[in-house]
Amino acid sequence: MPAAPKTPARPPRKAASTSRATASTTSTAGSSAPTTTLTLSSKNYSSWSLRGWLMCRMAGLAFEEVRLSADDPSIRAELLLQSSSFLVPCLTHEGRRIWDTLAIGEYLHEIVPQAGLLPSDKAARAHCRSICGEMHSGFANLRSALPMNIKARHEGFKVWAGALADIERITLIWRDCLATYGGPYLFGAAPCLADAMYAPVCWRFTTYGVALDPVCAAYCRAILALPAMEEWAAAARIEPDEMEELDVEF
Ligand SMILES: N[C@@H](CCC(=O)N[C@@H](CS)C(=O)NCC(=O)O)C(=O)O
Repeated sequence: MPAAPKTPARPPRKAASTSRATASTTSTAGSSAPTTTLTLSSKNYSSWSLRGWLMCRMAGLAFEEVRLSADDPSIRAELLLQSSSFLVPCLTHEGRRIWDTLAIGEYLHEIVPQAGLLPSDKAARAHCRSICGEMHSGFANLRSALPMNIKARHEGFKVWAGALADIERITLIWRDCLATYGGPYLFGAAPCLADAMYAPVCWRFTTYGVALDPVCAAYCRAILALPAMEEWAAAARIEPDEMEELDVEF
């Protein structure tokens, strides 16, 4: 498997920090209501953080971001407090902690059913859950060969055969959904959990210059043009390069 080409020289590693970002849409500070938080890590590299964050945005949830720098062992104790799995994203809502991206998506659908995170039609909902599950548990070759790196551009990147098979399967899933439900999103007129699950793939295809058929290229453009995606990407672009070795997914 070819290693991803290195991005240009980065500034020296900064001290790891845990910071509360200011992206909450409403603040509960000063009230007795429990604060809703989403623990996440790098906006440039962390594809799972992006998925969880997008889901919260799609649900219209007011939340504060808790940003953890995942490459420093000294913050792992705090990460364990935030997430029993040590992994991000982790949502804390009304005193409950929900970790693992699919669990977060299902929880959000329960508390905000009107947001349409899952399709209203039972067959479409089952289809949506199936392709979300496929993303959640699969495509290991794509994930290791084409890690999410929003800032980087690797034109002419040679994709190895194992990852090509993943790309073929993902684009088949997309074409099937877009033909069945009419687009522009996977299950029709509004983005849902499935779009959040596949959103980091749109960045991967962009970063590594993966050639796409017109239908999948238009889908990628639609996802990258979502205001929430643009907001995330803008934050990723100004993120300090703390993780020198991380041209692999973490
Ligand atoms: N299956 C998990 C995967 C989460 C995951 O792998 N998160 C990575 C960041 S993208 C992580 O927390 N890594 C922290 C670490 O390795 O210390 C989910 O769906 O949330």
